[in-house]
Amino acid sequence: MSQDVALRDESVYVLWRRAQQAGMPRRVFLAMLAQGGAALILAACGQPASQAPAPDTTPSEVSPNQAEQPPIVKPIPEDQFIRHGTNAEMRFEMMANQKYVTPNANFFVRNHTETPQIDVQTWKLRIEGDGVESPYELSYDELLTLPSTTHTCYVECAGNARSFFDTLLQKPAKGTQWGLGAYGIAVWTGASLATLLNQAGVKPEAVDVMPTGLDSLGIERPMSIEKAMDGQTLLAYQMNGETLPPDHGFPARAIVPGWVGIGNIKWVGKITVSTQPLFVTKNTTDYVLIGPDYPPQGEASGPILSEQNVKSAVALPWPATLSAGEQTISGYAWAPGTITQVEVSLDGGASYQAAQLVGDNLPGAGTRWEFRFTAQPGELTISPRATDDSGNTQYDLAQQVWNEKGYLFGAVIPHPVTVTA
Ligand SMILES: Nc1nc2c(c(=O)[nH]1)N[C@H]1C(S)=C(S)[C@@H](COP(=O)(O)O)O[C@H]1N2
Ligand SMILES: [Mo]
Repeated sequence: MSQDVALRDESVYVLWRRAQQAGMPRRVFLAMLAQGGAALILAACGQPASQAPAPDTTPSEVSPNQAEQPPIVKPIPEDQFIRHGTNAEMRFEMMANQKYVTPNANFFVRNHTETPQIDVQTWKLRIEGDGVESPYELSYDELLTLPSTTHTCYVECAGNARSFFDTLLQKPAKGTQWGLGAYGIAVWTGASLATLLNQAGVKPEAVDVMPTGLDSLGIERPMSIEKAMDGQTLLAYQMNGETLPPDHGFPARAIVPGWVGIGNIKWVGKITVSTQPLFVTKNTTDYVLIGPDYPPQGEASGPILSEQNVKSAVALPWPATLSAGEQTISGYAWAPGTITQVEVSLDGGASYQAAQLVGDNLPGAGTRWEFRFTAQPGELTISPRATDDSGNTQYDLAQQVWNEKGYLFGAVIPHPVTVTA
């Protein structure tokens, strides 16, 4: 792969829009991207390489005719979200007053390209591959009549908290510079993947299952047959009791509890079941750990990500201002398993005090926590540290291992606060 593939995802998206306008088929685009990167594609579109999009290209820098279809359909108010190109991060203070789940309106959006408009009248899901007895196709109405399963869990981007490689470690990682808000909890309802795969006659030799999205780049990412068949892995058509919103995958998306966000493929049109391990860019060069500490593994440039890690966040603006005196602050902590403990440090990690876990605490979803303290005027940091039921604890910054694409940041994150008299 050339250097240019190191472009941030939103830049690839801008390139793809230019290529589409120039009438370039997706297959040609992907081949050129792999061979010659942005420069080759721009040359093919009749533009000099000096016009290659800068890593921080955002929709505001996209010319009006490129921006005619917004990458995100729902409103993204500035006071509730931080825009990162085609993506929108939830401002974590939005979780301060939630009961437990993240409302659909506040849920972060991670789009490699743009939210497609899908006609549910013509939409069909096809399950195929050598891992099933016979290809199986069903319509939206048929999907809704299958036995339904409801599961509450988070979707979290593997790159959530990536910006801290730069701001805390001064070792920037490539990709969308998320704070902590590429996370949200929802109640998902759909057919279990097990139900669907059984309809197609899944074979005992099947090893991998890969949903493919109907977005313009056909985003896809395999999972193991074990994960697909565990009964909690869903093809969801409802989110928090509403029809799945367009930005979150309407008409149907995969929900792969506890796994990296990319597993939760949106706008699914096809599911491939294979008796051989499947390798695509999203498990060979993306969503794998690349760096000096991570040797390549077979076809992949490094260890292939599956589960997310333990994290916690303070539900206050970044940076925050508090008034002096008694304060009760809240936040969330989450892991693929169950959170057993949250502690808070007010002295940069020298000492910790226990926080209270409040309300629901579901595995693979997270828990709300609260912490009371007396705020003294001046500058301070609030650093939560979570532990899960497998004994994983957030570690000190010095122990954070760097990887090129900045996945699975797991160190304690100090939240900056000014206390006014
Ligand atoms: N088809 C498709 N599915 C996708 C993506 C995408 O760009 N296209 N992004 C993935 C990534 S990287 C994440 S983190 C989650 C985000 O889900 P959300 O946008 O509903 O929050 O969707 C995943 N599913
Ligand atoms: Mo993601």
